[in-house]
Amino acid sequence: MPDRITLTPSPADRFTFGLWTVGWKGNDPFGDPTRPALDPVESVERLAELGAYGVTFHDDDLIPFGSSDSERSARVARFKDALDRTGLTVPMATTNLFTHPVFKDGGFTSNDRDVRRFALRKVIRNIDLAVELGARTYVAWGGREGAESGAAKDVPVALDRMKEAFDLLGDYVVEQGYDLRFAIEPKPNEPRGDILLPTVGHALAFIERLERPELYGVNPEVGHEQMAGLNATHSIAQAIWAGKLFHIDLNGQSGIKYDQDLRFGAGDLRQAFWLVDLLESSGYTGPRHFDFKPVRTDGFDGVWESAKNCMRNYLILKERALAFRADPAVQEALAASRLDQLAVPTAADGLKALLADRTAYEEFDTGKAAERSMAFEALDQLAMEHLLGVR
Ligand SMILES: [Mn+2]
Repeated sequence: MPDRITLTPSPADRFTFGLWTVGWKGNDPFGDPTRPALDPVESVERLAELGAYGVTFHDDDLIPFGSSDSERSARVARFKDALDRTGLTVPMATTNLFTHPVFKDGGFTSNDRDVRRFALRKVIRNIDLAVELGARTYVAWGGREGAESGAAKDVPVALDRMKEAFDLLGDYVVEQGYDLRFAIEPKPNEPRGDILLPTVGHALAFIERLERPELYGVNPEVGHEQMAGLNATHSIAQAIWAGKLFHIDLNGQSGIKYDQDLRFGAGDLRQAFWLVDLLESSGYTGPRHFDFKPVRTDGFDGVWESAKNCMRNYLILKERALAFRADPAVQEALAASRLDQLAVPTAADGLKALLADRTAYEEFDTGKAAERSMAFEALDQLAMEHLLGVR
């Protein structure tokens, strides 16, 4: 492995982890927990030792649902103390609107109005804590916003309620003067049969219908786009293009199946390579946030091993992507595939000049143009060889 960059993570790499990731007890729809609960303070300490930059949390990860006010204060104080001792930050927080049975038909789009009002109050309460802890991004994953059957949800009306909820939350942060933006996390299904705002594209279109679109972006999760059969890197590229990549959830997934939440680098390795190449060349400065589940077959050895290796795999892929871009043979291959031409506007001379240009149409030799090879195979093999470490 070339030594241009170190594979030992440091806070400068901006790696962050959800408390629910390393803290996942291994319970799934078919099996009970295989590991005991993890104290959030221990998670903070261990992640700091491993070189992370920060941690993120759902309200209920830190303060069990239904805790009294005094219990809540005590838990927050212990957590803050751990952050102060370790130097870990909290760049993002989010709300659990899916575990408690009250949310069985959703939070913002439950058919029950009183549940929707409770959901909004629960979010607002945790926004106050998020801001107190220094978060600048608030993620909203509506895992229970959806349906299993056709008549159960009037989708346009549910989207009216979704818009109402996000607009009210926007009102709240503006009125409070908070420096906080929202990042909507799409997912196609699981736990609902079908979830509203299933992909990055749906979320980007929804955001433009909100009253303050500038306050909202997306938090794409690699595996969620892949569950929909999509190229996650392309989805994230479009979010960047739209100025809407406010946050990202990195993990691994092998094709269209249940949400695997593998450690980053596992699953579709080639998409992971292209994603790191994209993030590192795009100017994205936000956290590199891991949302994965350490496999339930392992004890805490596997928990910390997989957390460490999410970061290590990112750094390996970063090193590989930089080596790919720096290789003179790759630069030649990119030119042979005419990526430089793609960057040239098609008609900077204007519509009038385009219409007057006989070489653009009347005299254009389509047969000759069709014969030109795009030379993509040689380019892709170079990428493969950099990824595999043989160049
Ligand atoms: Mn997931």
